[in-house]
Amino acid sequence: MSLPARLAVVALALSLPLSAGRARAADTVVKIGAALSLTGPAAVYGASQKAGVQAALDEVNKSGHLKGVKLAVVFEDDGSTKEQGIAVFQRFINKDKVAAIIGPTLSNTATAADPLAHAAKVPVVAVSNTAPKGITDIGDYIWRVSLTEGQVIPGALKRLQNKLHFKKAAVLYGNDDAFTQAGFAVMKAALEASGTAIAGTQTFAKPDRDYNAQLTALKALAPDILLVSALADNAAGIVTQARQLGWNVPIVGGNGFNSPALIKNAGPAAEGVYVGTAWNKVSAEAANQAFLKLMRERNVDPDQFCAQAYTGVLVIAEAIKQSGNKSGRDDIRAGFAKVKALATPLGRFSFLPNRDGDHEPALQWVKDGKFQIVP
Ligand code: 1QQ
Repeated sequence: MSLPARLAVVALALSLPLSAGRARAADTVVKIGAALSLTGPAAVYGASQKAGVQAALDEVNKSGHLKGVKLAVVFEDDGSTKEQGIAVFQRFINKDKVAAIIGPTLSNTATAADPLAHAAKVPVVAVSNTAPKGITDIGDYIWRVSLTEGQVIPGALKRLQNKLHFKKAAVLYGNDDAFTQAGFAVMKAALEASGTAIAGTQTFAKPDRDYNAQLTALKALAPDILLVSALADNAAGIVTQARQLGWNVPIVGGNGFNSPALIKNAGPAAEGVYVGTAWNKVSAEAANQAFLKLMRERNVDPDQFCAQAYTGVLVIAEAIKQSGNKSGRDDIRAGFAKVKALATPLGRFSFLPNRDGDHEPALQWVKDGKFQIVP
């Protein structure tokens, strides 16, 4: 197109809305940065989270719920590490100039990356960090949708104690990760509070693949139950090797167990494993049923991480709405405080005064090769 022709097109574009008498400013595009573990030991969670974020974003945009605002997402891989999480956050804050950040996947990464966002006054919504301490207490730009281990495990253990009547427990946990360490602290406190004796404790690290020494030592103590705080990769190996040792004690996992990757990788050894969950997949609530239908249409079999990531986007959209469709970083942060009983796949969602999430948890176990909610 020649220059005059191009100018004519521009002139037309500029004049048309006015002359037509229905001037409507172009939609403001609100950029959200999603820092997810697409590689590394937490990649099984990240893939699921990405599907949830994308689905929610498409739904919000399609609904026209936000007047004059369209959401856009920049996905980046946090690599399941602190270093890469920091690099991604720097890019989001300074280069992409996002209005809000979702992620990073692991608590371990969040403890290193979130302080950058807080210092730059960029709101963060954690959708899978469950370490009770060291996340939202970084500061008031850090909010979270994911229930902490402290909000899930004590209740799950109480229900299981009524069912299984255990008196003596053993605990195995990862000692090189903020989440697995925090999960252990929560398990220990919950066992002590319930009067359960802790017969023994063993540890491992993320690169470990052989847990036979730890499992053999714990088995010898003859506990009634084994609690495990581990990411999905380690979890599958631990469960498999425990059963290979002929140890058939009930196993209860922390949040790391909530991925179907556990079942895929442990196979029949995963049968009967219990885990407290933030997502009641059989909830009949309309928002959950709509989510399930939507994901079916997208050929995604959702897990808790997908539902939480989906909810993270809904919460950001609601915050924008609550700010009168204003979408600056501080508008979004101020809007979070006004999110009340929002209908989400996780249930009615609100934030607590400390910016952690608040909704009902559930208990699930592996039965017939899949997670099923314990009624
Ligand atoms: C955390 C977790 C992981 C198990 C899932 C991402 O809960 O790191 O806090």
